[in-house]
Amino acid sequence: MKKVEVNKETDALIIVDLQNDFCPGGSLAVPDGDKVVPVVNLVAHSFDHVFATKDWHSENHCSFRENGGDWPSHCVDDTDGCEFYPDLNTSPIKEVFYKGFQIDKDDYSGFAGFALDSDGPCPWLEDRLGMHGIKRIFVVGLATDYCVKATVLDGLKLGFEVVVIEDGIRAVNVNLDDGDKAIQEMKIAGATFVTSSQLVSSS
Ligand code: VGL
Ligand code: ZN
Repeated sequence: MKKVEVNKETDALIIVDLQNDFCPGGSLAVPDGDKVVPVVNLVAHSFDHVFATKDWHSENHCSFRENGGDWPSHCVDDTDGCEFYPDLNTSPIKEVFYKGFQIDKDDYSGFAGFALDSDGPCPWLEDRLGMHGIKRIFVVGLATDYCVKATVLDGLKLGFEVVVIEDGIRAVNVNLDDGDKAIQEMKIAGATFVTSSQLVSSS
């Protein structure tokens, strides 16, 4: 099995939307969404740069069914559904990027994410990665067929090398093959897929 060495200086791990509402018991639960958590906790040790995104909507957000959208109400700001899944080890996370906070617009990509808590420069994810000299991003989280896919495709468009950790993602699968189709799409766009067991720490 080919090993993939993590470069602590120029690689970053992006944890996408590992929030209560996307895990079992949540309002938009991804089947087996919680199963990625031990994988994420493990691989995070190999990285110095760990960032997370959060889906973050107001209660009148356009993506909710009661407002004409496709989804049950989820990740409403400051509710328990927005919190990271409790088993996720949040201590390696340097910063959280919030997306979807505009009422009339849905944002699936982590690159739409803004560091709301930051009073420093470069509040957008792309800027922050640039500031740290990140060249390659490793992506884990939920959901394969929405926010993971959008983050991966945007990352490639922006010129990052993108690696998806296959056992660290799960799909909503509104249609049964949505997850598989999303994986094909990401591969065609240029993303590399690895399993967590292929990763080795550089030091
Ligand atoms: C997501 C549907 C709606 C996701 C977010 O994180 O994949 N999916 N909002
Ligand atoms: Zn959402």
